[in-house]
Amino acid sequence: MKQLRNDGIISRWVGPAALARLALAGLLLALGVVSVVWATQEPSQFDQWAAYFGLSGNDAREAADPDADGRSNAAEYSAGLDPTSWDTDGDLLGDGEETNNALSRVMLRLGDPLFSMADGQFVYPFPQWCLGARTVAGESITNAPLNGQSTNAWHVAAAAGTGAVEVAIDRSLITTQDLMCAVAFFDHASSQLILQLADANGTTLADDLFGNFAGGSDALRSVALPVPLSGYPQAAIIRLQMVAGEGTVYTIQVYRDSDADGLDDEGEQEAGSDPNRQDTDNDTISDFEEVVRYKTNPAAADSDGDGISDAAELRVGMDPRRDDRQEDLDGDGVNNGTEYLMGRSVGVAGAESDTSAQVRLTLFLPLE
Ligand SMILES: [Ca+2]
Ligand SMILES: [Ca+2]
Ligand SMILES: [Ca+2]
Ligand SMILES: [Ca+2]
Repeated sequence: MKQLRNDGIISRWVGPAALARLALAGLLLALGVVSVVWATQEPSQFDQWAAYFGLSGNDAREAADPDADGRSNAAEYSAGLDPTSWDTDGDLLGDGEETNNALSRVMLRLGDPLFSMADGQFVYPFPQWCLGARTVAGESITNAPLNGQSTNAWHVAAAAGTGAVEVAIDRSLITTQDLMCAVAFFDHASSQLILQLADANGTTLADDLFGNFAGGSDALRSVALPVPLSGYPQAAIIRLQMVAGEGTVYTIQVYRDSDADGLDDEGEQEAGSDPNRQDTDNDTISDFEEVVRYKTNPAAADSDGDGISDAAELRVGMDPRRDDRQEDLDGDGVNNGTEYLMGRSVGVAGAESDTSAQVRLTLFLPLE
């Protein structure tokens, strides 16, 4: 357990109402922000924890898995995860497949009524190095438009013009490392969003790191910005500042990603890839794409060891995760491996490349 810090942040952010609610919910094991404050509180109760996340009935049973991520509520409880999200930390790897690092990111799903306190705090499972998060001004809304649907967001009306979202970092744990800050927002014509750094007392140290990153495109946008914490030893707060206009922010993530490939350092460690190289095995498919999208080995150019590289298998429609050379994807009587070697189409029977390779095929495979 971390010790209570006396730098003013926690006592200012974690107000009495939120503390009472959290104590009632018994979230001490799950939420690092609370353990900072009350390290000696009684152990939490599972049913109170489930109620905090809005679970009831069968969904609230220990053996239930309401988010269908392969981890039971009991397992999510003991790991300090969100039992209503298949991906608590928002890194696109499910809680069920992240055996060691299911909480590698600060993930703010802004405006979610379950986790947005009246005083602006966003109370949610965070990595140990995050001390808390909150909004300043603005409002939580549950009807923000996103791709034709409604979703939760933090919103600042054009007439109000200013507001902020702040994430507090424990600099005793994040010392020389920079962090990525990813923001998903609606790019209103009038939005002006900047990123700042402040010290533990909220005093601004860097008032505009990247300039206004809203562009008025009138569409959903997301950006990932490298926050230069290493250059600001006193910085303890990353602040998204709404300078003017209307603002709608859906999510903010803060995470360690040394090579900025989208797979965070913890994810690279778990997958066995190099956190400082975007394409560890040099097969033209990035570590992020291999781990998150294709589920291939980011440290081996030929994940299934069948002699055909992952990139080539994906290009022709074969499965890079198992040896499928003897199978016949397009059902034309010639197996995948042979078609690949012949330069024929593996996935389309009678394709033009099949015809042009026909002579060679006849020569090589007279007995098939
Ligand atoms: Ca689950
Ligand atoms: Ca990375
Ligand atoms: Ca690769
Ligand atoms: Ca292969």
